[in-house]
Amino acid sequence: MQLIFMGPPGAGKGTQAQLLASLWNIPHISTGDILRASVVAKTALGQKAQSYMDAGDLVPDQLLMDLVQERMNQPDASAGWILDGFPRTVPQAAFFDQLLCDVPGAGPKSGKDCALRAVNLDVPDNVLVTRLLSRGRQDDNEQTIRHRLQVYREQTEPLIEFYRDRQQLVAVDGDRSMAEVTAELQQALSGDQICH
Ligand code: B4P
Repeated sequence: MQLIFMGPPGAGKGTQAQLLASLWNIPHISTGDILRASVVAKTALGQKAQSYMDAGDLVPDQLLMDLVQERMNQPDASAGWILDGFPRTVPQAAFFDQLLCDVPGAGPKSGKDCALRAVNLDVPDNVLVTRLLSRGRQDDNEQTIRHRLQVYREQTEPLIEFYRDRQQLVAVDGDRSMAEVTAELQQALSGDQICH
C-alpha cells in the first residue's frame, strides 16, 4: 500500500494516516512530525525549518526532498507506507515521482493493479479554523492558520489536479466524524493491492 495523504491544514491527514497505518501495519511518515521533532532536537534541519513553520509558510522544497529521500531509503519503507503531508508543492510531487522510480522496492510497480494513491481530504475553511484553534499547537493561532490556508490554496491545491490527471486521486469528504472518514477511506482503498 503506497498512500499520499493531502488536504488543507487540519483536514485530518495526521489523524487518519496514523490510524490506518497502524491498522495496516505500515509506517506512517509525517513530514510535519519529523520537522517538529527536528525543531525540538535542535538539529540543523530543525533550526532551518522553525521560522517557516512558526510563520505558517512551507519549509523550502530542497530540505523536504532531502528528508523524504533519506526516509524512503530506510528498510521499513520497502513494504508500503502512508506519507502524510508530502508532497505539498508541484516540484515536490515531480521529485517524488522520480524518487519512486529510483529507490529499489519503494516505487510502485508498473501496471494498474499496484499503484500509488493520493488521498485528498476536503473540509471547508470555517471548520478547519475551528478544529485547529481547539488543537492549539504552537502554529495554531488564527493569523497563522489563515496564512497556512492561503499557502495551501496557492501551492498545494494544484496537486489535486496533478494526481487526478494520473488517475491516482481518491477524494474523500473530511467534514464528518473521524470514524465516518476512516470507514470511507477503508472502503475506498480496500480494492487496492499491497505493493512489495
Ligand atoms: P502538518 O504537520 O502536516 O500539519 P497540519 O496540516 O496542520 O495537520 P493535519 O491535516 O495533519 O491535521 P490533524 O490530523 O492533526 O504540517 C505542519 C507544518 O509543517 C506546515 O505548516 C509546514 O510549515 C511544515 N511542512 C510539513 N510538510 C511539509 C512539506 N511537504 N513541505 C513544506 N513544508 C512542510 O487534525 C487537526 C485537528 O483536527 C486535530 O485536533 C484533530 O483531532 C481534529 N480532527 C481531525 N479529524 C477530525 C474530524 N473528522 N472531526 C473533527 N475533528 C477532527
